[in-house]
Amino acid sequence: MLTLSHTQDFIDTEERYGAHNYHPLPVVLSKGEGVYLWDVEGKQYFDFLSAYSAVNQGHCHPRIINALVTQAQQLTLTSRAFYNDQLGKAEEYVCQLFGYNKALFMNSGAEAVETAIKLARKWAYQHKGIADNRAHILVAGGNFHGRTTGIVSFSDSPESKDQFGPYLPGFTIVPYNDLEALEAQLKSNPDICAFLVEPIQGEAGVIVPQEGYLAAVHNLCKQYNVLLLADEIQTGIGRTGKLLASYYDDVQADVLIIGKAMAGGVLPVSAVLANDDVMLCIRPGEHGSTFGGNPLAAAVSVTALKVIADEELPENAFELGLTFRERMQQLQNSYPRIITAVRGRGLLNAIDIAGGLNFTAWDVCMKLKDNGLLAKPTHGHTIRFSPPLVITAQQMDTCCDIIEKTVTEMVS
Ligand code: IF1
Repeated sequence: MLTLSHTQDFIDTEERYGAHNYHPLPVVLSKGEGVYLWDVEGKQYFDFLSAYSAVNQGHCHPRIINALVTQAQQLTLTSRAFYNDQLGKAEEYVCQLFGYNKALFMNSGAEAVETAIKLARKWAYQHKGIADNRAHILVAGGNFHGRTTGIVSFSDSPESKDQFGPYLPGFTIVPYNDLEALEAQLKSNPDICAFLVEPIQGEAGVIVPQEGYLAAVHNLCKQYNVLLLADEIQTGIGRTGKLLASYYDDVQADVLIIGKAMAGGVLPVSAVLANDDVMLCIRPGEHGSTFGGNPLAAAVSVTALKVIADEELPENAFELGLTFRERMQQLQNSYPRIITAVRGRGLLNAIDIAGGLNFTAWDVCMKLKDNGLLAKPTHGHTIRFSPPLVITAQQMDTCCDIIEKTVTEMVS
């Protein structure tokens, strides 16, 4: 009986029966509340990943869970063949919150990105006068927008892309944070209808562009009559210290793509927002999804977004992000040969661990886990730190102490 909850048993079962498409840290979680997670052995951790920024409101937020349970007892799914009494309210709520005429609800982030691409192509043919099948979309080097065959076609990560061809044509990669390269492309090809970009690149390692980049990008897009498609799936919903990362540049993208935390990590809900000139390019029957816009998702996402505002989570992320980076910079000053960079905005942060040491970023994450904090390495040398935005100043101090202690232990 005692061995039933043993960590290794759960891991072995996944290894035996699950596809091997992930390499998780060896921790098996069974409960979450706010910033905390517990494993099957009963050990408590601070969550510094937040399910890749999907749990900004904290684990099992009581208001969000209440919305889930209440709506689940009424109606969960009708398909879009009929109206339901929750979707309109949710569409109205997100349109007013983000300042657009129309919203289109999907489920995963990748689906929302695909939706934005389809919208941009329709707009190219109906409004920009591009010849059929010629519409072209620019994307950024180092991008991450999801895992569909369409999206991986314009990835430059071999891991995401290799041997998943043949690839979808109609995309060109321009270097991120390079306005000249972007303008050169825009100038060279009149068939370009859109630029798809992350305001801060998450998977690339929390790459923050130069100040004013997105505003300048938007100006170029306007100049060349090209739509700016902002992928705020990871950066949005308070994560970077504002409701949207685009707001740092006062940018209202032509097409806004959100997902992850818009439903508080309870359900997969994504949405694409745009004004009528773009959104109405898609007509009945041309796009959809069985689950997209279901009443359960609609009710949960309205509550999840209200929690963001009511608990002033963007403001908290902004403040505690400053604290976190200050503490990490002090740590870097103490260990300049180990920590080679500290960067981020709000509570989307990363540190780089030097190469050529007798330990790796993975080893640091293993020791962090032992010390009660869960974070995940990426690209071998970067550690991403993105706790739920409900974290308090005191908890943040404790967590910085844990990271400090961990780095000190690694060295000794
Ligand atoms: C995985 C990364 C984060 C995203 C942006 C679209 C999507 C994502 C900017 C697609 C998804 C995920 C997916 C997840 C890991 C995670 C991730 F490391 F891969 F890059 F967050 F940093 N646009 N990001 O970040 O959304 O379809 O997954 O809902 O393991 O693939 P999705």
